[in-house]
Amino acid sequence: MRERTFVMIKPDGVAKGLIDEILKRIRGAGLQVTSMRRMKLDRGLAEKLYEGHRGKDYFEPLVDFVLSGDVVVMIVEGDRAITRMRELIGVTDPLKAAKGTIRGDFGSSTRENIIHAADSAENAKRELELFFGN
Ligand code: FUP
Repeated sequence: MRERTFVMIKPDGVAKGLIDEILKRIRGAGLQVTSMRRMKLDRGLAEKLYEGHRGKDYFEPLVDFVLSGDVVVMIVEGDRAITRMRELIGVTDPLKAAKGTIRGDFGSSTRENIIHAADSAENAKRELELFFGN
């Protein structure tokens, strides 16, 4: 089933020079990056992206972190793109993420975990609308 999902390389991924490596892994999995933009989030947009986490003790530091530098946002498309991207990035905590996943190979903490990918069809739609207006 062909799907579209939202992916964001976080400030630590950009700062570590991982943009090309991440694009290589996404394309190597047979997925297509059909739109991509390097940008700096503003606080309103960051809070909307993570609105499901509002009220959690990690919410404010998480928002501050994604505002700390440039990010790269993209639309990724392909067969089962939502699930395939979640497999490519690995679980939230890089120490628990498998080797060979992006977070497992490059992440340093649950907060600084390199990359975001939408976790459901509903969130993919919401996040794509937020960042790409479609
Ligand atoms: P994920 O979908 O894997 O990005 O993970 P979650 O939706 O559970 O969390 C979203 C982001 O919140 C994570 F990328 C990092 C941050 N977070 C923390 O900083 N601390 C936590 O305890 C849980 C999540």
